[in-house]
Amino acid sequence: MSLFPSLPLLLLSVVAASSAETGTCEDVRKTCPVLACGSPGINGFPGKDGRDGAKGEKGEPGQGIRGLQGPPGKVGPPGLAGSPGLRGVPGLKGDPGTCPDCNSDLDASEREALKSELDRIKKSWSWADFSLGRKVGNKIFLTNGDKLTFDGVKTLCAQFQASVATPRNAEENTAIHNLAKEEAFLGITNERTEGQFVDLTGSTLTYTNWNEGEPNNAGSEEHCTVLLKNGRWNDIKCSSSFLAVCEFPA
Ligand SMILES: [Ca+2]
Ligand SMILES: [Ca+2]
Repeated sequence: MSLFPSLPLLLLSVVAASSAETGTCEDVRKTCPVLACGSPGINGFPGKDGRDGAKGEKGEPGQGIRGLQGPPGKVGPPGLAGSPGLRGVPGLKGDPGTCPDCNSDLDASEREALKSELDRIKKSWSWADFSLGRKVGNKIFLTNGDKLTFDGVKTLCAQFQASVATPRNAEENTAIHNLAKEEAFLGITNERTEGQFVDLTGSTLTYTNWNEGEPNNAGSEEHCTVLLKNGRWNDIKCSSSFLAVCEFPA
């Protein structure tokens, strides 16, 4: 049996089917009044979300319970130093000091007696016969017979507005020698600069009378000066004790 006689029938069926798929229901009714229309399709899936709307107004504070306060934070770095404060008011005057090292044998009445004696000597022209004093030029040398350390002698003399005996020439040196009759401290030291003896004002000496071999700074601790019994000088320890001789302006 051949396929060819049935080909026109097959083409007709394809054309009819194509018309039924592309036409509207009305078209179908017009062309095919006996064909029933289908029911409406069901709704599709929801579309995608739209864009965010405008920001709303700030709402009222909530009514919840406030939380507990947290622990303190870490300590911060130290701040810069402040400016100096104002100067304080002056303190009260202190008590008189004591000097156990000096003037231990000289009480107030003795000091007064020595001062009176000095005043009398200053007014007297017969000073040369006074056993405790010698006047040379514009100076008077006095001793109270005490043997003290060098600091003790300085303090004793300062109490009478005097200074330690310091000979400026051979005449003054002889006067001190005749007065002392024993070893006595002179106002000459090299406490500040070793090898450089100066007077108590710090001035370089213009007159010296060192004993032979002196000053030798024995033991590297001889920084004061003593008048020897032969009238010459020796450097000696300041902590040793020798006769105190003071010099006063005449
Ligand atoms: Ca010395
Ligand atoms: Ca010496």
